[in-house]
Amino acid sequence: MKTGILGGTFNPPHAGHLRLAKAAMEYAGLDRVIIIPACVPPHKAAASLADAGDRLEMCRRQFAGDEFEVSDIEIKREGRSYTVDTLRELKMLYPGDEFFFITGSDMLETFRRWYRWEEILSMCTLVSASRKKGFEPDLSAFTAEQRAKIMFMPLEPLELSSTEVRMRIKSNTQCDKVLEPGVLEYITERGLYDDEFDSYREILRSMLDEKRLYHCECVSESAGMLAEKYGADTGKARLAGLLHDITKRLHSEEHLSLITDMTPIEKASKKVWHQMSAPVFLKERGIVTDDEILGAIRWHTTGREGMTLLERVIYIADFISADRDYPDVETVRKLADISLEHAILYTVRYTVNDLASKDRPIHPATLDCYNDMLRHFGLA
Ligand code: DGI
Ligand code: FE
Ligand code: FE
Repeated sequence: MKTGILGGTFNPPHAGHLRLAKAAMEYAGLDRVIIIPACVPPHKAAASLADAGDRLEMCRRQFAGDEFEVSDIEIKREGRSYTVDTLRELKMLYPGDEFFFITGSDMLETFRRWYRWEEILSMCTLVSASRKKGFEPDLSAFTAEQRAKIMFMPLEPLELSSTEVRMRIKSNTQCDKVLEPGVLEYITERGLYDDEFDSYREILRSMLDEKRLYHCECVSESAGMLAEKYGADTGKARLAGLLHDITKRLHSEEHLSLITDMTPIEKASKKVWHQMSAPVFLKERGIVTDDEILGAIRWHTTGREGMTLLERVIYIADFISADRDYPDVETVRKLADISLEHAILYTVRYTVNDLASKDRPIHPATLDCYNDMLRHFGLA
């Protein structure tokens, strides 16, 4: 029997895993594939990690065909498993089998750092997905005998990760192309990945540095507080606050590829680009679909005329968050305690003055916001 082995965290298992397993079966002529969810020790587990039992069940549902078997050997063993131990155990269980260890395309770069990698190669053949047909990574560090046990199967990489699937689940974006129906059903029934905002944080971590992440957490907090005080949706406020600066660290070209339309003033005001690129980024990736949240992010830098309650909340939350320490932050915090509009008028006046004093262009929306606040107070 030719037996493939596919290990992973499977949090959750998805179409990319299934595709990899099927491709390996065909390419290496396997009779079956054993799916082995990894045990993740508690200290290494992200908050968004589903229980081992849930990951096992999701695997059974994602890999439902007779050609698949889901094994709990790593989960039963507890603690971090070494591939070499798993292979030894499988060899004992199925002494007559020939084993094929299936991996994604980037594994070979680190393979020689794996614990007892030479023993691994003596027990199985590696079936590695390679990006292009005929693509052969440098194997000069391996002996001829070892090289004979490394296979490359051509497989166009699928841009799909478990993180992205979790984000889709959270944001209620369609999942029928990335999950078997039974898996989605199970996730919904069990309320998996419902834990607040953790999957958003993972994406944020890949986009921002630590200081900006901290700022986003602080804005999320101050937005929640203002929302509660002024009767806005606290959940939306906290999420908009968390994500408002998500594109702040993109390069100019990346901003420009996201923004379709720009006025000459906008072109000249790089600091406002991130409020334009962020909603497009969030929407395109299926991270956020809620228009109120996207709108609040869209105007958080300039403000505008006729801002919604959520937009006002995010605009001010950004200025009074706990990490801010500009000279009159306390003044703005006190004003925000009186009314959002008091705080906005003060802030937008400051921004207009500051930009003008530096001969920097002022976005018309900023001026509209300023005039709107004057009108609000009967001053215009
Ligand atoms: O992203 P943050 O730093 O947290 O805060 P923000 O999104 O409010 O950005 C503030 C920066 O944007 C600050 O350097 C001033 C600048 N800015 C705000 N309104 C305008 C502006 N820059 C131009 N050119 N025009 C504006 O109307
Ligand atoms: Fe910002
Ligand atoms: Fe900000």
